[in-house]
Amino acid sequence: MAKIKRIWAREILDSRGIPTVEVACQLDSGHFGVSSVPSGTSTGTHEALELRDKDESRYHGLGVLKAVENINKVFAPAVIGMDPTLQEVIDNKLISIDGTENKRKYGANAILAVSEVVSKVGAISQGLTLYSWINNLAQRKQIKAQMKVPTPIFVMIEGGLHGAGNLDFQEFHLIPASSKKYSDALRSGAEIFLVIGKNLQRRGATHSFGQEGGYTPNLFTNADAFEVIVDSIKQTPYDLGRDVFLGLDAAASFFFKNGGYTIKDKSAPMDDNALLEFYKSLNDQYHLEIIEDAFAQDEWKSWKIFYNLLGEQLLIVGDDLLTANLTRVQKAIDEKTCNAILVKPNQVGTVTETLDVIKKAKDANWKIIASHRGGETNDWFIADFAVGVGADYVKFGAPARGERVAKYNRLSSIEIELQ
Ligand code: 2PG
Ligand code: MG
Repeated sequence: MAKIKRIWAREILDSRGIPTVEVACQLDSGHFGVSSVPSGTSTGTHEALELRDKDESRYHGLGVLKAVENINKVFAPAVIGMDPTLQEVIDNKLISIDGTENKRKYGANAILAVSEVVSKVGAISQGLTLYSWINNLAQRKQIKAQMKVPTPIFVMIEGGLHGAGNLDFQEFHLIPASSKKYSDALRSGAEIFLVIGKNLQRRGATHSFGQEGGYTPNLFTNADAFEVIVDSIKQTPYDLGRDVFLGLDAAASFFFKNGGYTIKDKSAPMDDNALLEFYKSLNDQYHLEIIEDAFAQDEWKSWKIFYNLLGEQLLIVGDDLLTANLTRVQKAIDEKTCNAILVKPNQVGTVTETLDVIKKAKDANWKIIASHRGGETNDWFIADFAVGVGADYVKFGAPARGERVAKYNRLSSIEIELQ
């Protein structure tokens, strides 16, 4: 078996122009791999810690030179000489070297970068594709993981912390029917995306692009964003409710303050009951397939009521609520607050722990959505990971912008390979 010969990290820029960590790994067999980690914009408070330099003289304090140094000086010496196919052993070593619950000592960005690059060279050293190797790792954990290309969730319109426009909700989704072939799903998303752009321009809804490639218009209400998408779908050969569906990531922690939820659709802040009624009416009108982060990240009681009311009808997705954290996922299973999870490996910090979370969620019959972050690189690790764990959906942003289409296009290649 090949052994890790060299690991070295550097600071690069992500899609927002903010530093992130890239790491390279070379084996004694000559095989070589590179990985870089994404970074959230609307991060949940319970995520593993992303280490930033806080040196205001560089990148407004957002540099990652400490995380880079932690890889070069601490993690690299610890894993050199190890067999890269021992993913779990290596991940456990990284976890124990850090020794803190949320990886605050050396940084989850440093740890995940190493964990991911190890999985990449682990695959290469065995002559496997990354998704097949991830599938192998998933099977070993007894995850019910049948390799398939997941259904894409496209982010068409953005607001909240992701957009320069005036919308409160973070993401308005278009979701092709799961029965569609991936290539057809991608095509429908891309075709409808362009029509939405033209319609926004025609309405004079000044727009630019959000962090994830979606449009960020100024509209009168959040509900208007759905209207624009629905109108646009009507101008294409696709039928809403048959070919494509709608979804929402409210990212409600963003507009939650002093117990109230403030959005431009209502003149006064809403309590959780009023917000629930609002979602109910949105769902009656648009038959949503998913609602993510409908309530703030620690409002468990509201989540529970919401699940009781709508859990049979749609996917209630926990992102900021769960932060892919095993303890919080267990609580959500026990208290019945969700039936789907957004999985972002950098919320946890290693490939192995991310697989553990997926195992727990799948055993509870939840749907799995593998997700990008607001700040991304062109690394397509998450696309292979999603296929390998048999995720039901992926959310990689709009069907536009380099760092987003790097992942959607990777799925196109995998679709052909799996035929
Ligand atoms: C989300 C994500 C990705 P961020 O809230 O679902 O779309 O955003 O990476 O900013 O947390
Ligand atoms: Mg979210």
